[in-house]
Amino acid sequence: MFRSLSATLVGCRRLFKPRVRRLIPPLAMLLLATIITQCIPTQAAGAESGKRPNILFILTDDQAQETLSAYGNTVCQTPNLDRLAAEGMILHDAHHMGAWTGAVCTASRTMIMTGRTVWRIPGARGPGIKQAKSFRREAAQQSMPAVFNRAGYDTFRTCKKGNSFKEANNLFAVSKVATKRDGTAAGGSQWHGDQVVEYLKQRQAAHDQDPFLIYFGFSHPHDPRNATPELAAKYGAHNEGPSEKPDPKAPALQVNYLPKHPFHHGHPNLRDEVAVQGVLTKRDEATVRNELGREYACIENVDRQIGRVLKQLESMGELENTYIFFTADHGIAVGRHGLMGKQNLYEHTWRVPLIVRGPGIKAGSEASGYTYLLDVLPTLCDLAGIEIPDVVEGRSFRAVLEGKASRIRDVLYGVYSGGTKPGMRSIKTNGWKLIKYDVLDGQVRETQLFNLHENPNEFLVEHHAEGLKKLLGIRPTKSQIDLAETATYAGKRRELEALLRKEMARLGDPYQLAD
Ligand SMILES: [Ca+2]
Ligand SMILES: [Ca+2]
Repeated sequence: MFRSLSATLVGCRRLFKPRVRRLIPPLAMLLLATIITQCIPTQAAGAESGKRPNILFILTDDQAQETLSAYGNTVCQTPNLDRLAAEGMILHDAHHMGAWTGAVCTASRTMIMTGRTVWRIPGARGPGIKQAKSFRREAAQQSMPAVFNRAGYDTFRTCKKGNSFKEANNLFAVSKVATKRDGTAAGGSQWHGDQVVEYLKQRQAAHDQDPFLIYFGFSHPHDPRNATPELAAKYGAHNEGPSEKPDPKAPALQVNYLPKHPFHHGHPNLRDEVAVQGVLTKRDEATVRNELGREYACIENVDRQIGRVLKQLESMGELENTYIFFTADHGIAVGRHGLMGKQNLYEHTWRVPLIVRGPGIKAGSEASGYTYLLDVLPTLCDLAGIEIPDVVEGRSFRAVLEGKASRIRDVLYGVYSGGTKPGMRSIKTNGWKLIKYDVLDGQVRETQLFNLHENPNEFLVEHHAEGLKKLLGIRPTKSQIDLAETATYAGKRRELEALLRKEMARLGDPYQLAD
């Protein structure tokens, strides 16, 4: 014990310059040094010894899991994201929590920045929700850039403009923000890539040794999905709109495509469902396949930019000490279930891609996760050895990343309440999922129940129509259907409805569903 105490004392003395050492008696020095070392954040387990890990947080705008080969896509080519997945972990049940506005991005991105739940973030609105004037400013002080700035990280952000939490965005030390959705180098995703590569090169030139947090946001594949001419040609896509017949090179329709959603989604004149450039209200095969081609072309361009940044990190010797998160602010339909937008709670839209590579994460690993995007901030804090702010409601999923757990919670809740109220709600637990719709002043009150193990694409009875089965090349089994009205599953439906009511109350959802 004496030996270790004296070793600590010698270590402590080294913390101070010799002139200062002489002025402080040994025991006081020990006390002082203990206080100081307690204040220095601890190292993440996997990080290179003596160096705090860097963070590269990559966020695309409107992207479903289904678009990536990591999640089974065989058409869209993303070699750099494939590499991240092969060298890191794929999370299958990663979700955004939802939105109280048609601009789903705004709610989602505010949750990413704050780690708070959907009805408790700045801007949340609904009956009885009151936020003090100072709330936005105070919340920003506990947001991602504020927390990492205080911990001594250099913070940088590039992203599209708007639709997020402005007061938090403003706190990044360096910011390069513009919306870039053209099919050109300067007007598209390459611009965002350039900003990050340039920032890293400047750090390299300045021999900057501080750890960094880079928030690498893209404006694509959000519409308008203007692809570069080269990539548009590759995916049989036409930026000016679809030809009458499908381009043979365009991607095939998704397996859960429908020409029309079976009932109204509850948000009349919703931009995403009526005004997407090149689509409008059309849902025919040529239109949807053209839009998919444009989407894939935009995603491959995003992937190239990620590749440039990985190469730069590698050349600086920083790649192995960097946690890289790849995700999107939410998924999107692009023709699945007859929908085009992000204002629904089917799996393609409620889930987000989430791939993480970094120290201590096993290459080629996969997990369910049961995460929300609002868990990212506490996870980043956990990995960087930074104290998680008390106001954060999300949970760290570090244990999942390190292979010690497959999930961090048992139940997931989702909401879309940006159109008529109360809107849609979803609940998921143990492979079962319920979606409830209560919209258009009670004109639409629907319930859907899915066994996701058996019916992962959420096929509806409409997918069983002969003509559609032929068009899509699918053969759904009898049980691959919405089970809400099936007598055998009445108990399961009641169980999930009760669970949903419980989560709505717990999360401060200001609405109640009619039944
Ligand atoms: Ca978005
Ligand atoms: Ca610095």
